[in-house]
Amino acid sequence: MHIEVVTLFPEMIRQALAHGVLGRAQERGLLTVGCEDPRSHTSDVHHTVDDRPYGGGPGMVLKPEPLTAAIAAAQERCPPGSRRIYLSAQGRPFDQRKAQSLREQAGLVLVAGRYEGIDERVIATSIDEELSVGDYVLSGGELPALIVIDAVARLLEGALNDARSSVEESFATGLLDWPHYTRPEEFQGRVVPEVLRSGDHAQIRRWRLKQALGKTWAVRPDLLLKAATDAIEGQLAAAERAERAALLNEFLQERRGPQGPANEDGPQ
Ligand code: 9D3
Repeated sequence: MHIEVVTLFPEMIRQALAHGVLGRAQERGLLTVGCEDPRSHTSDVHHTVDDRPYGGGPGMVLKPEPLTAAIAAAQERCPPGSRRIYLSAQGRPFDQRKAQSLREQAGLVLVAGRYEGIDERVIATSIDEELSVGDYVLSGGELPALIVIDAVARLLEGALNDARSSVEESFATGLLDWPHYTRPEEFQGRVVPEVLRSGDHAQIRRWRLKQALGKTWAVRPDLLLKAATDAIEGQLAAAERAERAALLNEFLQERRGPQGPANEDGPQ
């Protein structure tokens, strides 16, 4: 896969890509990343990339000419048909499902904005899709671009050292993770749960799924609803669905107590 990032801060992208899974994916030739700086597509002495917004107001807007030229140059280095994605707080949410679909692409052009944003006509003429990484205000699209690259790159075949597939084969898909422990058996007076040292793999599996359900119930009930919907819609294997339904039931019974609803620390 080849990814081009259009950015005023190419060093920010290059620095981050040198480490961990992303660095290794590039060493292994699974991923190549290039950067294109709109500033190198200016002809005035000051290399101007921004200007004041029509209609007034605070902040500056990225000028269309250098930006479209940079997007075109980036596109030239990508396989034909590569989607041009603008990272923007106004975009559709980027999530794991989106990462899975982007993994199929041979190339991507990621456009990182700065200042108040980019000229709307660039979105109309040179952008295929707008993505946001979450509901909070950042200062530009570089970190979001890196988030997209990281989430997609780890899904590329051979990017992870682990033999297990990155397509989340975990039986707790769609839930938060269960707690993890490593040696020593006792640390600052806290011991590793007995079940994990029992060697009983069926019990371990049960315990982990229950922990995942409990954590998800407590901090992300929205995911629990989504996971339940996926189960009903048949996106899980039948055996997995049955196992999860049984444990979820058991879990809810314990939460509610013998007669009834309303536990303080769960969602309503
Ligand atoms: C007047 C309101 N503006 C600033 C307070 C809106 C605004 C402009 C530019 C908000 C954010 C940004 C820069 N953000 C991004 O480029 C961005 C982003 C984000 O802020 N949140 C979540 N995802 C993304 S993707 C790109």
